[in-house]
Amino acid sequence: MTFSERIKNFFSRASGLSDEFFDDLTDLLVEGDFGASGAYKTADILRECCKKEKITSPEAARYRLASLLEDELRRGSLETAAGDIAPDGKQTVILLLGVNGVGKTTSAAKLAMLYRDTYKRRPILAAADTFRAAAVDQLKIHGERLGIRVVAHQQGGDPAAVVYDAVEAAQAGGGDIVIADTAGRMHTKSALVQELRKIDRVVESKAGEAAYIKYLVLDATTGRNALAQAEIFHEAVNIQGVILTKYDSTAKGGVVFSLAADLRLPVLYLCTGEKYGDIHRFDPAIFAREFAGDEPLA
Ligand SMILES: Nc1nc2c(ncn2[C@@H]2O[C@H](COP(=O)(O)OP(=O)(O)OP(=O)(O)O)[C@@H](O)[C@H]2O)c(=O)[nH]1
Ligand SMILES: [Mg+2]
Repeated sequence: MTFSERIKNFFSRASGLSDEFFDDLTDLLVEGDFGASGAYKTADILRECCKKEKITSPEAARYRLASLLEDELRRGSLETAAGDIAPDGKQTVILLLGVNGVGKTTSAAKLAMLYRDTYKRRPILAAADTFRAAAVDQLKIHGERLGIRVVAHQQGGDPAAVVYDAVEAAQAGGGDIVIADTAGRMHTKSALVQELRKIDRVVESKAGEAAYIKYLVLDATTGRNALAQAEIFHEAVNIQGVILTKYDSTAKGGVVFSLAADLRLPVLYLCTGEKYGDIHRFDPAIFAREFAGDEPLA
């Protein structure tokens, strides 16, 4: 059973909006990766809304929950709406960051295809994971399959220099959007912060007039751990948005609301599989409704 189905069952089995009902809802939201304080707060706000708006049926409360959650997501995204790609064809540099294995390289390829085919942009991929042995080849293979240029250096080289070259290639007329894959790093804090800040400084100065955006890639199956990762990366280099991957697996999704509520970080893309086309623009209304138990709309 998916988490969304569990929420739906919970509401449809409830006989009324008692104190016990809201306690049980809190427990369920904790299981859904909301975190204890987020779950408590959400259930409490819902209780207040139901009282004020004279909502008495569990089914009506479920719809109210969906709209509360949607509002929360919208608040998160409004403040950082500037983090989205410039729609007017302005030169853009995107850095994909994240811990090991979350799906950075795959997401770089998916984004490149999406920007080219749907947004009619001209992407260049930058192989700035110079750390792992096979990383450059992995990105080159994606580039070949998609027919998208990949700028790469030798393994062991300086990642910032790779992005520098890719931006140079774009500025020389080779493209209008650079998507840089970076090495997976464990979030053992100080080393990460040092290294990230260095890449960030170099890319920021090279980007010049171009829009410069950092997306954090998070694996939805890691639950609350994803929030801890986001805190550290955001503190280190100020992220504009999140790409949430592996949402096709057993993901519960509550962490999306915590990202919005606690860090004001919007999820901008949801990835739901290993194929290039398995990336979707995040829609707060659809996500909130599905989370609260509505049938997928797609
Ligand atoms: N099911 C599923 N698998 C995914 C998704 N995104 C990525 N993967 C898989 O996750 C694995 C890791 O993906 P990568 O793109 O190599 O991850 P990475 O973050 O670049 O990994 P490192 O470079 O080693 O840090 C691969 O097997 C991908 O196919 C997704 O949305 N759904
Ligand atoms: Mg990688």
